Amino acid sequence: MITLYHYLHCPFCVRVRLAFGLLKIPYKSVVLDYDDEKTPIELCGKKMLPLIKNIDGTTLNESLDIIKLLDKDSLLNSNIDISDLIKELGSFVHPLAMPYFIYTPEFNNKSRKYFQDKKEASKGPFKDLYKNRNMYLLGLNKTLNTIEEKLDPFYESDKIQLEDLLIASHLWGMYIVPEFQFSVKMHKYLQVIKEQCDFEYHKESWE
Ligand SMILES: N[C@@H](CCC(=O)N[C@@H](CS)C(=O)NCC(=O)O)C(=O)O
Repeated sequence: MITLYHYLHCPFCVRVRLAFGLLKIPYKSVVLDYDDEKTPIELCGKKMLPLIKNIDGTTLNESLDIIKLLDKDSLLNSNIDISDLIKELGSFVHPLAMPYFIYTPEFNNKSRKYFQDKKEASKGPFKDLYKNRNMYLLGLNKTLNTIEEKLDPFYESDKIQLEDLLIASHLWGMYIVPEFQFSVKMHKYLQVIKEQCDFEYHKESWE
């Protein structure tokens, strides 16, 4: 069985978990502490997840490469490039959700400090992210409106595709932010993806 090393909060990891579920491929889930540098570096030379270890011991990271490997029959194939849209979503979702992520059971005191120090170095103090939350919420809602207009019922498609996994995984963390509410249409879209991908966000925290 393939082993997936991941962080629960990480959208790039969530997209791979969605793909495993949608393609009905069983896997062994290993959630690493965010401050564990040793395990990922030993496995693949850098501290970056998601990462898979195949049965033959070979490893692979980069979420899109992992999904490509899993999707042998190209069921998720599509020709649309939404990388800019995903970056835009990330620029709003990360500052809104990160101050909440660190208080979920995924983190302990040490990994919480490691995460916060690292993210604050690139994104600024969490205090400021929180203070500016209305600005991020405004931007996010605008982007969500443009996505919503393209749901048919999936993103520019009548069947679930890679784009839906990318969008849903980037949005999932917003369920944790109390200042935010998805529109009914967006919520239903995310819940359909959750069902089709047999996805439970925090399952590993409590098993
Ligand atoms: N391009 C990578 C991005 C993965 C990524 O950014 N992972 C983050 C977690 S969200 C990470 O492992 N960061 C480790 C760190 O910064 O310490 C992919 O798609 O797999």
